[in-house]
Amino acid sequence: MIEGIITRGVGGNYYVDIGEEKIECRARGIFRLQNIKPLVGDNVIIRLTAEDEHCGYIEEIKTRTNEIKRPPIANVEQLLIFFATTNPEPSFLLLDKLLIAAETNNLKPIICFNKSDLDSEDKKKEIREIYINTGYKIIFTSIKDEKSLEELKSILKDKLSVFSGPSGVGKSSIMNAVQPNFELKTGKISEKLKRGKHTTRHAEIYKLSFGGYVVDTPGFSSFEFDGITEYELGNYYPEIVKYSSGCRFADCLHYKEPNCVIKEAVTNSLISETRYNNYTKLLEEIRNKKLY
Ligand SMILES: Nc1nc2c(ncn2[C@@H]2O[C@H](COP(=O)(O)OP(=O)(O)OP(=O)(O)O)[C@@H](O)[C@H]2O)c(=O)[nH]1
Ligand SMILES: [Zn+2]
Repeated sequence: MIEGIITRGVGGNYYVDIGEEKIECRARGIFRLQNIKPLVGDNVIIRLTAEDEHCGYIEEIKTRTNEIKRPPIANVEQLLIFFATTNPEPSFLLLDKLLIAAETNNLKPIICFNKSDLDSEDKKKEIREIYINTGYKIIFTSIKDEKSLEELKSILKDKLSVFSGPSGVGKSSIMNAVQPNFELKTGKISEKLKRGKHTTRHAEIYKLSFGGYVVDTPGFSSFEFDGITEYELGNYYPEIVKYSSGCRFADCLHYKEPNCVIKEAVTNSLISETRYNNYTKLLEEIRNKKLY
């Protein structure tokens, strides 16, 4: 019995990292009969073939903690949400959407503001204050600040992480700074691949030399509210959950209701205005969608 993790799957061949080497495996027929498809990220038990000790069969797939769809990967633990402190200016609304995507996919979000060398301590303080009472982990990185890269490494170590965030914020630069020669496939490149006639896109995870894995394609660049109702939206804002018990109506949407403790918490700077305004924008988005 040998344990490993699937790092790549192409046309029914799976590459299983067992520590010292990668074993090329086929899945046992039983999986097809049960309609189970092994996924990159799966923790598996393999058996080596008698003829060739570099090839094997996947005998067992361990229970998945989660499964993300695009790219299709199992057991991702963290979503690193990248924005730049400036150039381009961060979209705090998109950031909130990515936080919600992390939550709905059962991933731990890490908010990462890159290009921190371009900004003052005051701006960083302002950004931190937006996330007051959320409990989210926020880090500031720069390819020019070795200490910040060490902090990022300690976050990535021994975990399976996926990156997200808009174009130009420095995702590839940062990955190359923590892991030289790492080539993060960017949006542009994968578009090109898609157009190629004979290239099928497949997901892959990369082993970090200091421990852990990273998904090779950024995920969650576009985001749809999958089935979140207006009454559920507040559950995705930890600071709203924290303060909402005092609202007059149990089903208060904290929108236009009178005597809402959430609006009071915003006035008292216990909840940031930016986050509250994003919340109401998303609430309106959900409402408008219902009209169709
Ligand atoms: N000043 C500064 N510039 C940075 C930093 N990180 C990246 N950049 C620059 O920002 C630009 C965009 O960086 P990329 O790494 O291509 O950004 P990306 O997020 O991978 O963008 P896509 O590939 O389009 O998804 C490049 O010109 C980088 O040199 C940083 O920490 N500080
Ligand atoms: Zn309320």
